[in-house]
Amino acid sequence: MTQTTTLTIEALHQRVETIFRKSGLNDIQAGALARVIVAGERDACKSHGIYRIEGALRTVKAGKVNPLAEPELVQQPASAIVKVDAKGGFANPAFELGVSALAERARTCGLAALVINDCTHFSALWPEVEAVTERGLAALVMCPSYATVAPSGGTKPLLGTNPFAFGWPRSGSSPYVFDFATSVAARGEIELHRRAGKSLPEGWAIDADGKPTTEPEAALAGAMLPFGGHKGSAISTMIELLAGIMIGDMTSPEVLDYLGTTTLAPRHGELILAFSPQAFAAGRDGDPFARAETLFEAIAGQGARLPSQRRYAARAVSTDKGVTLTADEMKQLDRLEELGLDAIA
Ligand code: NDP
Ligand code: PYC
Repeated sequence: MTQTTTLTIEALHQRVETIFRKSGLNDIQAGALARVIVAGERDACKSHGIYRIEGALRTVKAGKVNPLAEPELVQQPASAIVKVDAKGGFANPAFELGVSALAERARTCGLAALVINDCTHFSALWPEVEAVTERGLAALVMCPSYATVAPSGGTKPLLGTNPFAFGWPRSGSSPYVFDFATSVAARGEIELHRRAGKSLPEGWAIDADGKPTTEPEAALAGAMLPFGGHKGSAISTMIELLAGIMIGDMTSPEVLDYLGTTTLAPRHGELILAFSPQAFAAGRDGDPFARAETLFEAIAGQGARLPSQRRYAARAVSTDKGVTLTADEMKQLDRLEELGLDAIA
C-alpha cells in the first residue's frame, strides 16, 4: 500500500510558507503564494497545488520574478478601473492588495475592473473569484499565459492556455464558480500525465508536426488544442485582447519570447471584473439572487452538477480530516524546506 501523510490545512500552509521564505521571498509574496497553493491542494486541484512550488521557485532562481516585490495600488479617484502594479512579483499578493478597492468601486459604480500589471501568474483563478463573490459581487477573471496552444485550424503554439473564470454569490451556500483553461486541459495536467507515465486522452494535443498525439512528451514539444474548437479558440483570443493588449501587458506569444521557455511561470497581466447584481437589476422585477437560485435548482433538478461542487466536497473533507500527501510529495516538501533555491536544478 502507498504510504501517505495527512496534514492539517494550517500545518501545510506553514510548511509551504516556510519554503518560500527560506527561498528568499518576502512576507507579502510568501504568504500569498502559500495561501493559493494550499487552497489548490485543499480543494483537490492537483494541477495548481503543491506541485507548483517548484515552478515558482525555478522562476525566482532564473531571476524572472522579483521575490521582494511590494505591489502598489494605483487608484484614480472616481474611476471604475483600479490598477495594481505587481512590480515584477507574483500576481497573488497584487490581487490581495487590490480586491477591497475593486469591491468598493463595483458597489459604487455597479461595475469595476481590477487590472494587475507586471505580474508572474501560475495559479488557479477560482481563489480570486471566491474573494470577489465573498463580497457579494459577481466576478469574471481572465489572463493570458504563454504560447502553448494552436488556434483552431492552426498547427503551431500561439495562444496560451488562458484561464477564464466566473463566480456568482449565493447566500447560505458556496458561490457558483467555474474556472477552466481555454485549452482542452490545463498544461499542468499534461505535465502530471507525463510524470505518471500515462497517455493523454485523444483530442488534447498535436505533436511538433501538427499531427494528433496522446504522448505527453510529444504534446509538450508540439501544441495543445483549444477546447470546443473554433469557439474556445475565439474566447482564448478575446483573453489575449482584453487581458493582454487592452491592459498594456504581454500576450502569450510575447511572454514566450520574453521567457524563452515554458519551464518558468509566465509573466503578464490579469483582468478581474466585478459586477453588482443589485445595481444591474435595479428598477426591474425580481431579486437577481432569488432568480439565480431558481436557475441553479433547475440545473441540479435535472441531475446535472454545478461546477465547483467537486471542489467544495474536497474542501469539506480536507477541512475535517486534513490534506493527504503521498510519500513522494512529503519528500519533496522536506527537500525544498531544507535546501530552498538550492533544491532547484
Ligand atoms: P477542469 O476541466 O478540471 O474544470 C473546469 C471547471 O468545470 C471547474 O470549475 C469544474 O468544477 C467544472 N466541472 C468539471 N466537470 C464538471 C461537470 N461534470 N459538471 C459541471 N462542472 C464541471 O479545469 P481545467 O483543467 O481546464 O483548469 C484547471 C485549473 O487550471 C483552473 O483552476 C485554471 O484557472 C487553472 N489554469 C491556470 C492557468 C494560468 O495561467 N494561471 C492556465 C490554465 C489553467 P470542479 O472543480 O468542481 O470539478
Ligand atoms: O496549467 O496551463 C496551465 C498553466 C499555465 C500557467 C499556469 N498554469
